[in-house]
Amino acid sequence: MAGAVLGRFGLAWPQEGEKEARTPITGGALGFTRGATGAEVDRAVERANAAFRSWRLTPPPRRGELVRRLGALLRQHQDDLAELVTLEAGKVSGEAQGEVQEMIDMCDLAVGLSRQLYGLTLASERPDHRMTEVWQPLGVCAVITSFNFPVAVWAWNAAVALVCGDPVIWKPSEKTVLTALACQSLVAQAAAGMGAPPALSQVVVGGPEVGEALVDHPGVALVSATGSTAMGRAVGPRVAARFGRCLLELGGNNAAIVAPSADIDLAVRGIVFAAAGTAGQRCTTLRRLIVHQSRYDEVVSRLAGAYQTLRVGNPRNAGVLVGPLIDGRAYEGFARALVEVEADGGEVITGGRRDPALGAAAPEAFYVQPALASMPAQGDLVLRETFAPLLYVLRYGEWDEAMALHNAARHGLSSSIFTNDLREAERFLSPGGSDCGIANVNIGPSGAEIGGAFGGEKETGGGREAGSDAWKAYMRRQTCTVNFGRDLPLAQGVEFL
Ligand code: UN1
Repeated sequence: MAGAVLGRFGLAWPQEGEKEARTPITGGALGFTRGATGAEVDRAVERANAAFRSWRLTPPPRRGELVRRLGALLRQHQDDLAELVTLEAGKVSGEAQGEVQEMIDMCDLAVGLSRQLYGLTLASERPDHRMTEVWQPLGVCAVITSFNFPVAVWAWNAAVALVCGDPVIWKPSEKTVLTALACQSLVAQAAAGMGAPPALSQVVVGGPEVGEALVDHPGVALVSATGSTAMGRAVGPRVAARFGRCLLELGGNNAAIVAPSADIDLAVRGIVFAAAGTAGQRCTTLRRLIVHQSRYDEVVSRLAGAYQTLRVGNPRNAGVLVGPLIDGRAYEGFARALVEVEADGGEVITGGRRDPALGAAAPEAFYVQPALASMPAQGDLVLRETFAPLLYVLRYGEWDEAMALHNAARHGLSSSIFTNDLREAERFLSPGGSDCGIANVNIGPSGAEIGGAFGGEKETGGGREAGSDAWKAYMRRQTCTVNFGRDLPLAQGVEFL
């Protein structure tokens, strides 16, 4: 099946000597992929640096042309690529389409950006001097992505990096290699169509050793890595030790507050999408719900009802809203957390079981009923990110209590509040409110648009990707001063010679 879809990207697959790729839909093999060797990583970095030398001199709007072509190819192949995302990541078809749409949107944004990349003019203290700040291409970017957004996160990075003048080497998750190869085929076509260097975009496949080779490589200027906090904790210091630049997008333990004035119909829809959508496997997934005591029973019973209508199953089938977990390890994390719920004095209100029918049909596939658990307090379990559809519900009385619970997470990615009280909404967005990189009112924490900068604080790693001025991470800032006079006044009024 995967071979036929890859054929539509002009790829012959599988090839000899390749490692097994699996689909979480059945747990079965899709075929094989081969990991890169250390020498191949070196070669990729060398080729990328050679491409950098000409690409950085290419006018940015011309660089934008490459991304414009990529966007056009993505539009053409949206269905095919979405099909691969579903096969490899287990994402339901509608969300897989949305993920490819996110790539297309990102290309559009980057094409516009290619005609901007604007700097500043600063006031010089010296007569006949002009001081500016300009942004120069940075160098080779290594993009390390996770299985859960197997293509969109690459596009956030690649589309921007390419217009900024930087070649990209992509190490996709080992779980989603085929989608990466398909994207690579499209970007290669886009480059060939305009005579751009093919080494501007490369894919290196493999496990942690391939990621480490990129992280430690002096020829890589920026490492943009998406994954767990543990991964970021390892990557950050290693890149810093060689004075490389790092952009980290790590975990999240995102919360939503349901305030007394909340529109409960709207809140329930927002909460269910954010907590159970993508089978709870977004970094922006809603994991903690903090409900005012006056609305607690109502919210919990409405949610329990909504959870029972969620169709879990083959993500290729229409009407299915929750696909499989990525693998057995993800399932173990989910099952372990549910045992801990009871041990911590909580109660599983609904869900939490492995779907017996789907499990029996495919023992290596892991379909679970999204779970809702009420918790008496916010202990270690609730503060840990379990990458699965498990939503903890907590109760609050006073505003300060809600905010304290909210901001007690070690992560700081996304956050939200459901309220119709203007004062509360504004307080949530004020300096004493949410401490996260993303803060929403009357929207769940997931499903951000690409026009804003995406990322978060604390153990989320501090990086920002996608829109706004996130492009600056892919460029080198240069402060330039030009003396167009005949004299040589020194700054700070220093007299010399
Ligand atoms: C991720 O889970 O790594 O905001 C990215 C969202 C998506 C991106 C999630 N646009 O949920």
